[in-house]
Amino acid sequence: MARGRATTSRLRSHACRLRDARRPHPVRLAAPSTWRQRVTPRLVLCAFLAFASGLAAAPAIAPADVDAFVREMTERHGFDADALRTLLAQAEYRQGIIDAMNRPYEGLPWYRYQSLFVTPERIEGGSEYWRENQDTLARAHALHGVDPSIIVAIIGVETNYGRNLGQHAVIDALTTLGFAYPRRARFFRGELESFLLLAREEGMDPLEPVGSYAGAMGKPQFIPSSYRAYAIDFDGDGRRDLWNSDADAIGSVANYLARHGWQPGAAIAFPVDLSAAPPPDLAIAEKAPLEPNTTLAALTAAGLVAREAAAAQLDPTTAAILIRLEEPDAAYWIGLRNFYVITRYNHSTLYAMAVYQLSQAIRARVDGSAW
Ligand SMILES: [Ca+2]
Repeated sequence: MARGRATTSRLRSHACRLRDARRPHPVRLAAPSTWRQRVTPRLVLCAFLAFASGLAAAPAIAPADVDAFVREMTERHGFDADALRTLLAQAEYRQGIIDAMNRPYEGLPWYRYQSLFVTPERIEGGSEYWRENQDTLARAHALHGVDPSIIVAIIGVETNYGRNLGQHAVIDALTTLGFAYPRRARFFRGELESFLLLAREEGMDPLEPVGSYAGAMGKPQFIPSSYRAYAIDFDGDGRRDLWNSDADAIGSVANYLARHGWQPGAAIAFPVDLSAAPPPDLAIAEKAPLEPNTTLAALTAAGLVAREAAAAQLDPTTAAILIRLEEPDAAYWIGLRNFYVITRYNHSTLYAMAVYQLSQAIRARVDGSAW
């Protein structure tokens, strides 16, 4: 992307830090309002200063990209162009977001990734979260077929059961990545579009939601397009509030997995030993997930031996994929359809394996507890 002069989405003077003072955490869902109502003279002045100051130290964002985005939102969704420009002028460019995108957790080797998420504290936290929400989890299981241990583990990996909801204003993350991260700008501009639509639909002030450096929101860390498509109101208060409602978070995770092909009650993955080197033409999923493209019978014929006796009970025609994890020595697993469905939540084999292993450990703890 051309690195032209500074523009709207990153800059405002210190005198214009109105937003920080009214950014609660977790987010408050404001009563429905229009941006036009919120465009006070003070904010217009901020926008003017942001345009005019052109702070040379900040990285450039192409004005044409912002213009095109505003035009699209106006033409496609009926947004008011001036109000949208004023809003974007209050977003801040954050270099730390770019830096974080360039060193994702999923870039770590498996044994380090595992050590971050499959921990005694997170297992204990999952057991507590399950106990506190057992009725809701049972209801989600009954409606959507997803085992409570998986729902709990996803919320555990994502936000440590809601304890870490992220530290970035979503508008900052999405404008930074949508206009100053060329490698995935198109994707994040689409998420910015979804976020602005979500805010309008849900009656949220778009300046208030906080989330991850990638714009993921709430206890289950839904990106805006997923929030719009898959989040559900599961406590019946008429709102989808993934920041404050455990029920909405739980129901939404279950709904997300169900809508991505979760098979109720089906196995997820199991470890295997190799009795021979895998055939050279056998597809092996490493960090990047692969859809199951062979069968258990074929993998058994290739010399893979399940460590768990229960695996022998599975139908030999079950779709499967061989997985190789990076440890001091390689570890091999077989992933089934439900394992692949977990990777639809986060496109990473490491992520899905951490969720699965955490879910197993939490279930063992819950099954062994008195409640
Ligand atoms: Ca709700």
